Amino acid sequence: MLIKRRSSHHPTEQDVTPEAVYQDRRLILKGLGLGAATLAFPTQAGVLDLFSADKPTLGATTRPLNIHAATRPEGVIITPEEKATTHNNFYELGTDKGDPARNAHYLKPEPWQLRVEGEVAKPFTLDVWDLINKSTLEERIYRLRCVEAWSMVLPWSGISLAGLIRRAEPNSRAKFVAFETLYDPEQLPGQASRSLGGGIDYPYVEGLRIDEAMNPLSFLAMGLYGKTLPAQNGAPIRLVVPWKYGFKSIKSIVSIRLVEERPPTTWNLLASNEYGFYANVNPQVDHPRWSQASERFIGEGGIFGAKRQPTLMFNGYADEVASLYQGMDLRKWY
Ligand SMILES: Nc1nc2c(c(=O)[nH]1)N[C@H]1C(S)=C(S)[C@@H](COP(=O)(O)O)O[C@H]1N2
Ligand SMILES: [Mo]
Repeated sequence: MLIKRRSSHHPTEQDVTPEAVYQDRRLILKGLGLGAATLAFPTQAGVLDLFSADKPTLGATTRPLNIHAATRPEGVIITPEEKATTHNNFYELGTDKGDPARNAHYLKPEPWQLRVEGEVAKPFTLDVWDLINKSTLEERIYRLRCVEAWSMVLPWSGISLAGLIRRAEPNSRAKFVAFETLYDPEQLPGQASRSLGGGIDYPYVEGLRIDEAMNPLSFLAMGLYGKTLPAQNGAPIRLVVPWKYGFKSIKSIVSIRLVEERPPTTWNLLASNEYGFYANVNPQVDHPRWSQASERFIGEGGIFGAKRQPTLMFNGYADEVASLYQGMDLRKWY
């Protein structure tokens, strides 16, 4: 699959400093004389040996991926892996930022099946690990902007959402795409406990308009930092929609359904006055309880003392997506 690499896939000006904090794992592997093919089916012990210099990540069991690595522009700060895997929102694993990593062991992402269904000519079930093991995934470095006004820059690996949807051949009634997270309280204990799970009615559901889903930026991630996704980041497969607030990027999905009507979405159901269906990042439209004009970028320092930076319209992806919303009132449809 070929995607024209656009400069704004990459963070720019505001993220630039003299020092990159993320080492390209592929270069490390090359240095060790190991090709990607050797690493396609590593043993658990092999993974641990290979990365024994790494700081252990709480609750994470991951293994290297075969990826087509993105070019990393000089000096771009990518959020350190240790921060991206210990400061999470995944309410099914607890509502404190450290809970998902601590409770990650409950989720068993292997095996995993994802259904693509609904208003399509050819519904299918995808064996996610078969796809992971057989493909060279594409890496994309995207900004993530949480509605809570913190942000990260993350190296995802995966495939375009459009490519997967096309395989199912959507029919003319397919106007929206509905996504659903696994429902299994044994693996996602927050689903069985109002206090742990934040009072959400599970499963977590999300949705996009069909043209948003088919936009080349919309991505299905199966990896992070060149390795399979840790459970706390939505293993084994999650959505990434970088121009929208983070809650749209639904984790651990089991179903992608093409539908005719706009589907219900979790945070909109919980508080429709605070969270819209579109949820496009917009620094000019404040959340009812806080400003969205700026954000704390989580780099080396973590959230406290993190530098504040201005939030960009569509999170910096306006060139790619602004045309999707022509004629819409962006103040209303945040
Ligand atoms: N199923 C599910 N998906 C989810 C969430 C969640 O609680 N449950 N939280 C969302 C929010 S608010 C954000 S900011 C991102 C965080 O992704 P990360 O932890 O990988 O950075 O996941 C999103 N996807
Ligand atoms: Mo978020």
